[in-house]
Amino acid sequence: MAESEHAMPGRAAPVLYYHPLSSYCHKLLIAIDELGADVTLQVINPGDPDERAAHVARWPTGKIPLLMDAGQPVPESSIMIEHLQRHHAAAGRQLIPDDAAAALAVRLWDRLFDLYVMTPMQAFTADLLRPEDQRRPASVAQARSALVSAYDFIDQHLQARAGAGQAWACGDAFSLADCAAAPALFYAVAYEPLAPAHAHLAAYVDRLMDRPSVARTVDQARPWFQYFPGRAGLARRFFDPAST
Ligand SMILES: N[C@@H](CCC(=O)N[C@@H](CS)C(=O)NCC(=O)O)C(=O)O
Repeated sequence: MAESEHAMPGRAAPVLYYHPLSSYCHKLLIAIDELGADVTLQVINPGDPDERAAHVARWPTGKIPLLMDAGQPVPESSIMIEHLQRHHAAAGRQLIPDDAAAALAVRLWDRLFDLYVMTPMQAFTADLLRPEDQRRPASVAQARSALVSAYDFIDQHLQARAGAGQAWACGDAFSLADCAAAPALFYAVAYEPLAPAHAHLAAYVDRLMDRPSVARTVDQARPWFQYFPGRAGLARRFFDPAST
């Protein structure tokens, strides 16, 4: 990364609007930690009508997380992370490599984790948030099948990576792709546990959970896990780190 792209002295810290339990917000919290970026964290409750209206005024999708930098919205988690790397990262920290081909691979795996793990995982949550008489078993079955297909192709990818001595999703280092993978898989396995055939994926999830930036993100969410609709599937150690 060119030196001129690093955090500029005197520039105000951007503000991240987030919720401690939200999976996409976890992606940002992990990235902020990894980049050593100076970001002001602002919790919002999108379930509160006034807070939601104020948030929609910031950016029309009303999604969290949302970064505001110098009063301007920087939406979409992957774009926020790239923006933070460009303008607010500590010297030498990066999650997207400089090399164009390596950067493309990282962006691809970021997309794959968002679209093929996070999206079906969110479908489970959405269904549990519906009144019981409005649940949609067909949507859940579709989400389950999508998750199992994703586990299969990710496991195969990781098997090939392990054979080449690589621990992370892409390239030689922890990247944007791993920031996307960690919360998506953390919550997905609560709904659809990994099968014995997914041994490489299981080992990768363990490595992700041991990563300090991820462990700190899980720590800050701990008081909120009781409100996660899929809490019955979360391992006990995430509620109580002393238990094994
Ligand atoms: N594509 C968005 C997805 C963000 C997203 O789905 N956020 C969820 C929380 S994890 C959200 O805002 N849900 C509330 C809503 O949709 O109103 C991104 O990458 O930032």
